[in-house]
Amino acid sequence: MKKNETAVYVILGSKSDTEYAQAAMKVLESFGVSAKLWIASAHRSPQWLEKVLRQGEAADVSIYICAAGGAAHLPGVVAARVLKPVIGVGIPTKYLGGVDSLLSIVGMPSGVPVATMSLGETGMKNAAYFALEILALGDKNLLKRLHAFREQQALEVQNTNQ
Ligand code: RP5
Repeated sequence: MKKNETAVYVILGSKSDTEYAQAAMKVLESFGVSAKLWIASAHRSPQWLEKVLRQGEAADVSIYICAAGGAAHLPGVVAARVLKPVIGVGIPTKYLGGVDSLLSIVGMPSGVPVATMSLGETGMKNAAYFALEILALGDKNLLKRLHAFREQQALEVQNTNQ
């Protein structure tokens, strides 16, 4: 990865999803991976979403993390449009608890995959870790840091027994 290059775009379906986005942004930032946060709804602002994706192509963004709630078509629409890995995260919803978001994201037709994480904060964190693992395929330094993170995580679990 080149220094200062934006490797990841995090796209949210609404401003109301912002609280969850921070979970992913923090993880990426802690590994020194630069990410840009956008709000672009697949339903309410399709033309704006298209502009964001064109900017992503121009910037050669490697991975898209897309989060939306309810009829959460944003990750699928982005996956239909770009040939880069798209990671989808469902935002919890008021009436159906986010099962609606999850099912909207996971049910992609064959040939247009979205790597679907869990809901909310956990989903956003794992989206970021998954993005790091993909980036680490071509970045030995990042891979080392991920190893160190996993070791630290294992130690923390072990230490809760003492
Ligand atoms: C989705 O609808 C958004 O991703 C959000 O989770 C949900 C509600 O959006 P708002 O009505 O709060 O803008 O498109």
